[in-house]
Amino acid sequence: MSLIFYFAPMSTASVTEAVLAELDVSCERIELEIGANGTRRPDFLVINPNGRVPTILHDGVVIWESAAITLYLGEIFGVTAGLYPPAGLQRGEAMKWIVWTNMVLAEAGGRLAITLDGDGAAQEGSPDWVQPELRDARVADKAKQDINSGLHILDSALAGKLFLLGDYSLVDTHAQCFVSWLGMMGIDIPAYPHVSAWLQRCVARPALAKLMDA
Ligand SMILES: N[C@@H](CCC(=O)N[C@@H](CS)C(=O)NCC(=O)O)C(=O)O
Repeated sequence: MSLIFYFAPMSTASVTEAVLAELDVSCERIELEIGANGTRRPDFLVINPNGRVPTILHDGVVIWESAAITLYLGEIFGVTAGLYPPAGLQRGEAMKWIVWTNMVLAEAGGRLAITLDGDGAAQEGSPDWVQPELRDARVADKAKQDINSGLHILDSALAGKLFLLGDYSLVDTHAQCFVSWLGMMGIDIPAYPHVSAWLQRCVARPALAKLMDA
C-alpha cells in the first residue's frame, strides 16, 4: 500500500492531517508551500490541476477536496478502526455532515477569510491575491451571517449528544477542524454551548491533542 499526503502547514490540509492521525495510517508526507513555488508548481499541477492541498495519492489514484478525502479514508480505513460507519443508514448521516461542513461552514468561512486575509501585498494573478472589492465589510457581514446560521444548525444537532453520530467518528474529526478555524477568525463559538462543549471533547482526543502540541 502506498499513500502520499500533500499538505501545507496551517491550511485546509490540517483536516486530512487530523483524519490520518486518528486513523494512525502511515503515509509519506510531502510539504508544499502555498503558491508558485509549491501548490502551483508544474509538477504538482500534474497531480492536482487545481493546485490545492490537501491532496492524497493512494496506490496511484489521486484524490483531492478535503471532504472527498475524509469520505474516502473513512471508507477504506475508518470502518475497521471503528471510526466510520459501514455502508448503511449511519453512513448516510456521516456523508451528510462531512459534505455539509464543506458546503456551508467552509464555504462561508472562505468568504470571511478573504476579507481578513493579508494586506493586499500579494501581486495580481498570484493565488493569494484578492480583488479589493471583495475585501468589503458587506462581504464579511454576509459570510458571518451564513456561518452563524450554520452553527445554529450544528448546535441543535449536538443537543443531547456527545458527538455528531453519537460516538466519536471521523465526522467529528473533520467538522471540528473547520469549526476551530472559524473560531480563529473571530466567530463566537462559545455562543453555541453544544458546539463549544463538543469542540472541547474533540480536541481532547489523544490523536488531536498530540497534533496540536507538535
Ligand atoms: N475545497 C478545497 C479547498 C482547498 C484549498 O483551498 N486549499 C488551499 C490552502 S487552505 C490551497 O491549497 N491553496 C493553494 C493555492 O491556491 O495555490 C478543500 O476542501 O480541499
